[in-house]
Amino acid sequence: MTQRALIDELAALVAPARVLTDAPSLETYGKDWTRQFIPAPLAVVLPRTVEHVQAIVRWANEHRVALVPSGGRTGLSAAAVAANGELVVSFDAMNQVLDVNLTDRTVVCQPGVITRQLQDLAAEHGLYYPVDFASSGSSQIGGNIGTNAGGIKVIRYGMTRNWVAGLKVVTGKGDLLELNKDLLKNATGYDLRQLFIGAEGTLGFVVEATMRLDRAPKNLTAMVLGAADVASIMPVLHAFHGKLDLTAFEFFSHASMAKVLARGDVPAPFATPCPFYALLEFEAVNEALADQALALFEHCVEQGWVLDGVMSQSEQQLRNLWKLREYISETISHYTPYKNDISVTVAKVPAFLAEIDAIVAAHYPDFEVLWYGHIGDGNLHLNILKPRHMDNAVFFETCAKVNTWVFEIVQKYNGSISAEHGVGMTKRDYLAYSRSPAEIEYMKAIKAVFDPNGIMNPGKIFAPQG
Ligand code: 2HG
Ligand code: ZN
Repeated sequence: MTQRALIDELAALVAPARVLTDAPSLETYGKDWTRQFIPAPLAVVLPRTVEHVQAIVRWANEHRVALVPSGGRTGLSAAAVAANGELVVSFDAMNQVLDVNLTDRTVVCQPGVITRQLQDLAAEHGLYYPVDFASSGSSQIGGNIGTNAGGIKVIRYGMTRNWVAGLKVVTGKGDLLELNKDLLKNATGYDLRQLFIGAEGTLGFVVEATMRLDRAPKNLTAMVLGAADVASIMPVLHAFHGKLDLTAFEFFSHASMAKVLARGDVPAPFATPCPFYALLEFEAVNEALADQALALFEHCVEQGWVLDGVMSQSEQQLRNLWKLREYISETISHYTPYKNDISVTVAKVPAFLAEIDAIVAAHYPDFEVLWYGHIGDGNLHLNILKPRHMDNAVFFETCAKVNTWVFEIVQKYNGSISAEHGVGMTKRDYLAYSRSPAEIEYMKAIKAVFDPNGIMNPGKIFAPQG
């Protein structure tokens, strides 16, 4: 069958207007926020219904066409990149909230619902959807589920996985499964819902998700504390964590913050420049809690862990302090960063970070290295910026070499090569640093059950089957 005939057959299943083949659409829908791969999809299809998705998957099985799911395209591991003639299945047109249940505190979402839309809807009902990150204004629920998205509130609320009450998925065989039926309690064997969370669309596509909500936090208050080194941040975490219910505990280096300050639209937290900063947040529900936070701050200064600090006194100040951390990723995207998203258990962070820092400093003496991330979760974002005049290919090749040494340290500490961004294509060759050969064999066997023809996002998580 010719390519044209294939696409015509697909168009007949979903309506011709739902299939795009123009160059700008292929370019836009063929990629995410990673810039290492050149988008080259066969076409883009925008299903409107579950039946459309089933028809697309059956058609793909019949003709052995690879499918790539596409949400808000904010991914950072190339899990939603179509670089090999795949059909992109965009969920932009399945973007409705189908039900809100205030008794169960759940919202039934189509996969294309934007994260912010769910957060705003929760707020309208005096509730809260706690999974939050800088790209929540564009990222979609289906994509969040695909990567088990984390973000800035994980220390208190956990990852996306914790907030999925139920899923409807279309498997790689085209079957529609209703997983967990939104139950809080359900002890009936394997929880297949959990398999689809973080599977990056390699087993099937989420076509509906019931998301849980929480009570809204009260009077969120942030502190930014300056420290001489990362090692000093850990006892600060320990001190605050022991006395307050933290909703966030983030960190960033001065070099990372400097990039944000250079934009000119965010004020510095205080005058003293410090090599590293911690940003912590808690609910200051009453005066006593705010006083306790200040007492803890003083204790940390006395101990020599903290050099200076500030506590937000208004919503505006809270927002401005958060911008120092949340704007980093977007701001540095213009410098072509090489990204790492690594994690270890929290207690191991100081030794882990020191070892990696030594390797990085030894091997990238001329590159600017930025550290930031969710240190309270043991998740560090290590970003290496490309020198302006260096060729992209040379830069990525150099980084890939050093990466192997970084991942050897990750392995030594029983850590993860991808804490929250997923494996996609950028980390697939390193999977064995975090997963044992036996585990990977089981993972591949699971994929074969749900996707026997290997058409669901092939080449993501694992190298393409030979
Ligand atoms: C963040 O925490 C995001 O800001 C992006 O996960 C991390 O830019 C990065 O490496
Ligand atoms: Zn992050």
